[in-house]
Amino acid sequence: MQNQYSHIVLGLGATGLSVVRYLCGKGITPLVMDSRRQPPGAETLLTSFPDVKLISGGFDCRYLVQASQIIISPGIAMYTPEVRVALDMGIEVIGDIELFAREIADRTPCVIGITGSNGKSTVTTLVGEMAREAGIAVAVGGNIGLPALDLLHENADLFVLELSSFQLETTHSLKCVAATCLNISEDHMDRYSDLAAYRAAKLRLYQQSRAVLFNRDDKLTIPPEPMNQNSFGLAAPECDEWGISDGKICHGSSEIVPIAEVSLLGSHNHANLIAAMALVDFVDVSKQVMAEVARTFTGLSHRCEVVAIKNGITYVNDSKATNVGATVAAIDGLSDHLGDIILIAGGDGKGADFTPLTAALAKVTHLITLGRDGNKIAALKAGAIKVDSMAGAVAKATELATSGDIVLLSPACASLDMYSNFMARGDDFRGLVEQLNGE
Ligand code: UMA
Ligand code: ADP
Repeated sequence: MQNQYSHIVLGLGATGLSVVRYLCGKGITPLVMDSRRQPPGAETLLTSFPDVKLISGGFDCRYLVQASQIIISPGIAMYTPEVRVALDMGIEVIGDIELFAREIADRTPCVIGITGSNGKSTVTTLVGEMAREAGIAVAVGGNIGLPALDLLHENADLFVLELSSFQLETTHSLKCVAATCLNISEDHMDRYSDLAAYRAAKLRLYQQSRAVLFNRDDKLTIPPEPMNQNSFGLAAPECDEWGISDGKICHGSSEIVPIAEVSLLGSHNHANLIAAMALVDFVDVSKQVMAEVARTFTGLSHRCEVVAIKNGITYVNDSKATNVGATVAAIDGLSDHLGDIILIAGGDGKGADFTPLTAALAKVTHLITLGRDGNKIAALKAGAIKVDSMAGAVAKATELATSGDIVLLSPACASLDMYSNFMARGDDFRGLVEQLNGE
């Protein structure tokens, strides 16, 4: 076999397509391989890049071992046997974010990087909004949905990147002006040997930033070695830190906005807001702009989103709660505000240990479970009700709820056992709620 392909794109999907676009733009025709028989993006590849060959349904080692560079999708584990073979032969395996980093290496640090187990998309969006409001030409992408390489076409002075642990595993040379790890709790345990390995992947971001922002309320986010660092948290700030003092978000002794004027609900979201302010401070966004966005930003869909109030019952869609930490935050955040909570949970647990949910479940009046790992969550609370569909869950929850209660969909699990993604799950919930009788 002749070595025709110096560059191999491993995994199609949104990332793979963005890499193909980038490489073809540089005059390089890569080979694409995907383990799925009908990979997402195959049609687009065929129509937009007819010269690019796609091998689907598996990875062909014969090509891999002859490549000079493999660009791997975040959806594929580095320990995949075919990838290991290539790595053992000294072939470079990097991700799309590393390609992005190399492309912008000559520019002044102009990236804000955001990782963490939960809150990434909320903080990434907030940072983007604040920068835009301040008049900065900003582009927002990464794990939030728009692949980083696709941002290069935008004439941006600042890139705001949401970064997953998978993406960070294959990134070495990003140069952020500021970066944060918002929090660490168990997630993706089907891809990591333990929490320490998952944390190490996330904290790789700190090595690639001029300044680091950690969360005082989460020890696991503290840099293992002293760096140019600052912190955010919910308690009163000391010196130059960010936090809440006398009911106001403050930077040291400087007041920014009273919590009572903030639109986002829940203390976890207040922490997100403070982190976003601390990050944009590095690019000189004014405190006035920070306060303005804090007053107007109401949050993203599928994250503790009120989808309807019917017969006095508030229905909350938190389908993006794909791990235990997010569901704990939702229950804690909402239990402070409103009446009894009826929780709908379950799905694909990704190998998680659900026991840290136990204390939060005590604050829930009724627990309704569904999905592949629903039984594991049901085992944590006496009287849990098991159903086999979202329709059954919404009907049961509505039967149990009375005026003033909350029906909360916060699954603590991924959706892939029942849906194509968390949005489809949230939309199903919303649709079923909309069909309920009542005003
Ligand atoms: N897969 C294969 N074989 C392949 C390639 C992928 O089996 O050859 C499987 C993987 O097991 C994985 C899934 O396909 O479960 C995802 O791959 P994909 O092609 O759908 O991925 P992309 O479309 O490129 O989307 C990726 C991110 N997905 C993942 O990291 C799993 C998207 O984050 C991200 O928005 C996008 O790149 C642009 O940067 C999504 C996500 O779920 C939202 N991220 C995880 C999370 O937030 O918890 C990390
Ligand atoms: P990510 O991009 O990290 O998944 P999102 O902002 O999309 O984060 O929120 C995902 C889930 O996590 C939602 O269910 C949301 O309610 C919850 N969440 C948001 N911020 C936090 C936080 N700081 N701590 C814990 N959970 C959070």
